[in-house]
Amino acid sequence: MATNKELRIGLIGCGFMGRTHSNGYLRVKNFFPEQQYKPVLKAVCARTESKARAFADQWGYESIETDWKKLIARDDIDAVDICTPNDMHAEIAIAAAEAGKMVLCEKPLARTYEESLGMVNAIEKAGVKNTVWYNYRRLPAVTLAKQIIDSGKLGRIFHYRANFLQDWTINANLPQGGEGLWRMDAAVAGSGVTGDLLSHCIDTALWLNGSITTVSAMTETFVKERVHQLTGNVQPVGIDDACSFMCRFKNGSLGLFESTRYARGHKALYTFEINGENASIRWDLHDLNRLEFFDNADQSVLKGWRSIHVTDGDQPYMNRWWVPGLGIGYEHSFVHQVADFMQSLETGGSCSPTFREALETNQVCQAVLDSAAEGAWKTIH
Ligand code: 4PW
Repeated sequence: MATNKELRIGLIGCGFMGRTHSNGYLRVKNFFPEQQYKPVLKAVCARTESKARAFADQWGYESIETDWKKLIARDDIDAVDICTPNDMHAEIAIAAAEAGKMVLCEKPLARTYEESLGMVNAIEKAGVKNTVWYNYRRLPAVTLAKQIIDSGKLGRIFHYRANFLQDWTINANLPQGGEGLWRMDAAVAGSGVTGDLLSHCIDTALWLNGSITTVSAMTETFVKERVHQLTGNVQPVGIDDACSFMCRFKNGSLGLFESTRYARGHKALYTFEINGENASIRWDLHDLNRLEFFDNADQSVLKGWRSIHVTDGDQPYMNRWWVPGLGIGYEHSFVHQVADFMQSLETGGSCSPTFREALETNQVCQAVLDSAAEGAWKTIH
């Protein structure tokens, strides 16, 4: 029976991701009413009072903080949700874990593998519940892909191919760093497309196709210098604007990954395709409720790519929403992650990816960046 045990959330950072998570907390109880836990938006923290106040008013947070340490120290906060730029993830997560709080952290875990490892150790030492917001796993079509693969329908896997293409940094006059542009600043973000975009592709790939053993990568920074928004100086650009890598998976399949912010015409084109001995699957974020499936067992005259519109109540998460034929959106992946996190509190299980699981993504990202820097293959496992 549904109860209303409170899960009191303290959100740190109120940018784009702060909004997606807050929307998840607000919606979850409407669509997962049987759950025992109910998120309570207790406090939001931003660097300035006006920003925190405006966000709290807009999303319904009960109170504000401007010092994240104070938020963590509060007795009325159960879970700390980290939506800050990447350079703050480790310090906040470690402090929150040491204070006995549950931690939900935006991806990637941190800027480097070393930093991420420190977070995993702190979380595991404290024994607190945790999850990392690799949200695309929880789009119904992507979860369906996982179910199809796990059922063995694809047979032996030969190829895994993924792209994440954008075009928003082509303009050479775009500054780096500061408000809204921290993803362009290597000191804050850790890396460019590798940590920001390929991390999503890698997380999904590890989930669907298992561990990656070796990688060979190349990166490029097309615009070498940009004005830094905070200093006003023209400074070298430290991030990778584009990154491509090939890899081998533990299951013997070959992987090909490409990400760039210089693919004119593409805004957030995340796609993957998996080719197995008996069947293939492909998916495209721009048509996120659709999964394409080719089954070689089909009668020869009917053989072809099936276009599965993932909106039926039998398909993952879809019995929560409308009626068959009506799609859902990007924001619902966050509602699903909140629901799965709440469920893990009830069952005592974990909400994937945990910090430990997400560490593997950082390990692959690190190997990719090292490989590109050294011009050599890198072994992970
Ligand atoms: O995490 C990613 C962001 O940093 C998102 O999934 C898409 O790419 C949209 O914005 C960026």
